[in-house]
Amino acid sequence: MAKTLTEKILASHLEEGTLECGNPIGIHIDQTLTQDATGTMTYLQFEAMGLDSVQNELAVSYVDHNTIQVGFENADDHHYLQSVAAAKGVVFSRPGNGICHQVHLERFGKPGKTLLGSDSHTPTGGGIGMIAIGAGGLDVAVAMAGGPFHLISPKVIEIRLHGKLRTWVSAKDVILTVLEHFGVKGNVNCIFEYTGDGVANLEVPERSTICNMGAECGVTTSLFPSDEKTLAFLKAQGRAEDWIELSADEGAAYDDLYEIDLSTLEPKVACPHSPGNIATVSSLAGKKVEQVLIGSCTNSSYADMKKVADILDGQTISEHVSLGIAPGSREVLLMLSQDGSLAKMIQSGARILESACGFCIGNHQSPGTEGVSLRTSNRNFEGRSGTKSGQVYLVSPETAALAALSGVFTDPLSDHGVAFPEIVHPTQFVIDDTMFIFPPADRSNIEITRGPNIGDPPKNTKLKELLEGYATIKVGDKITTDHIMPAGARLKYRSNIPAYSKFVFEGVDPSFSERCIENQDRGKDNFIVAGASYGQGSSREHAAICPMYLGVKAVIALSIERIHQNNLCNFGIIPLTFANEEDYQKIDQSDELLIEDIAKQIEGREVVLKNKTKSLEITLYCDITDTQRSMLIEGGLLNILKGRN
Ligand code: MIC
Ligand code: SF4
Repeated sequence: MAKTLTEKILASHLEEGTLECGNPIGIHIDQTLTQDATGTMTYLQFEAMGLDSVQNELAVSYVDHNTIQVGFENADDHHYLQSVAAAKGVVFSRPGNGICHQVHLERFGKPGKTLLGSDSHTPTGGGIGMIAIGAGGLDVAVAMAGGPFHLISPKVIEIRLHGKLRTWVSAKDVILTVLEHFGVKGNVNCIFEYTGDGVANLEVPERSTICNMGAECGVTTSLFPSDEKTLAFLKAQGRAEDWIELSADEGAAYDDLYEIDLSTLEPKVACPHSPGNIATVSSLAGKKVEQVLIGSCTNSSYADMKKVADILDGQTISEHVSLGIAPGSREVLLMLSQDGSLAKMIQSGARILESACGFCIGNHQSPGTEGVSLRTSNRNFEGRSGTKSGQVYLVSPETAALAALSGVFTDPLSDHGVAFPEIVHPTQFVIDDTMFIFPPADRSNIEITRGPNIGDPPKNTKLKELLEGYATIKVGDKITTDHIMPAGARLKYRSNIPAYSKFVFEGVDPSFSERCIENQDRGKDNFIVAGASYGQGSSREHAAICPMYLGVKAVIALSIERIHQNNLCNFGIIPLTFANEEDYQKIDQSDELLIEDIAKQIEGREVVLKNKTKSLEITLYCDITDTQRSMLIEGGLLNILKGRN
């Protein structure tokens, strides 16, 4: 039978279950990646499993998120990560080497392989023909230990591309168009597979931009075939031997189809405060801009940066705009410095930023009060920039560079007088792997460095018979992991759960953690009540670990996003959804809630919740796999793994 490319790669990695849409399956993971903000917990958990060495084909540890180093915490984390990588057989990518997804694509990504990363934008690797999935750190630790990754066999949606993009319209506009169509919720357990004649007109970095932001739709991953363009990219990276040709069979059956004629697309923008809030750039033309930031794992390839340099060439940025540029990797930065592009950027007035996540995660460059900030990154959730009233718009590098010059939203297709830059996809990248530290062959005497910022993974107890406590918080729709566990200034507490837990829901309800602790002290449990698409965005398992630490036993929502649901189960928090949507109205914050015989109830799908305050019963669903059920009963995956060793 004719197969989709997704089916082919999944079938060759299948370890558990059958490949039927909706079935739980386990797949073998070839490669793993971690970044520092999720990495410390990942390696602490890997250490807790008691293995001497990673068991998968390739494990890489990147340092790209926490590179600001205000105080000792970030540096302590880096030292721990470097030493644990050497001790356990992991390749270490030093700070300054670049953003994990960009660097992984350049130096390690291989068509046909599986990649699991402790970061939600791991699907960037789909641009090179790999099944690349974002997950919580504990799932990645299990994959490093050689265990399978569990997921739901996905629905495969074909996105058929026709034709060619016009000048000034780019890959970012393609994915913003996809986001406009699919939205940011309701796409759980789907894979976007790109096909059609238009694919051949997109280079690997463009394909990766598209796959990167598929994460914002909530899909498991996105995937392009591996073809002549993939070979050209790998050759230019000096890795032609890593290439294999891969595509779907003629006549393969997909679960759904969305067609895009690339030649008709126009420049788009995601408006505040959601990547799914799409408008055309032309509809905002003339709107004043105070800040432009170009970079992040979405748009920081050499071709993107070179385009920007050529648009800026010989001109000076608007006097009321601050322009920051963060090339995605040291490779890209080196090339820009060698071909004169960096000089063009500096001459125009750009502030050159470190090759790291930086502004994208609110680590620096927060806009002013109500400041309009145009960014080439992938998320514009409220407050993520570090300024709650900041107005962040997501655009292509072309749209960003033009706005930096004019000081206002400028439609790239309008008559703005800037010549269209020549697009260059190099046939030879500058390859310099000296900032990777490869693990030594003899690892017997390596000491792991642990500064005071490195804690232990927190423990949980087995599931109790009775859950009894309060709806400690009630929130609305589309609560992101940035709402639950703020990054930015709080990032440095990632390795210290008691300290980080004080900031759970900080921007939504700053006294949440105090209330949780008060309830815990009185022997009561905490419940989180939420609307649709709870836990969107990042893969940060801290959005489960810290609530677990605060005694949260269940999340009751209209719907819960995939990675977050896995993280909740991994840490023993029960994910529940309302059987009837209108019941969301039947719980108010502070209501007293009760679930009896919970272990027994989650053996089936239906769970009855008693709202003691309102004297009523509410039916909930617990849609979990058997593996997840055992985790919940044992108080989390770590307890199961420890029990086995
Ligand atoms: C993000 O873009 O939100 C992050 C920061 O990269 C996260 C990971 C994290 O929170 O450490 C992600 O996307 O998974
Ligand atoms: Fe880093 Fe931003 Fe990409 Fe997350 S989305 S990996 S913070 S650049």
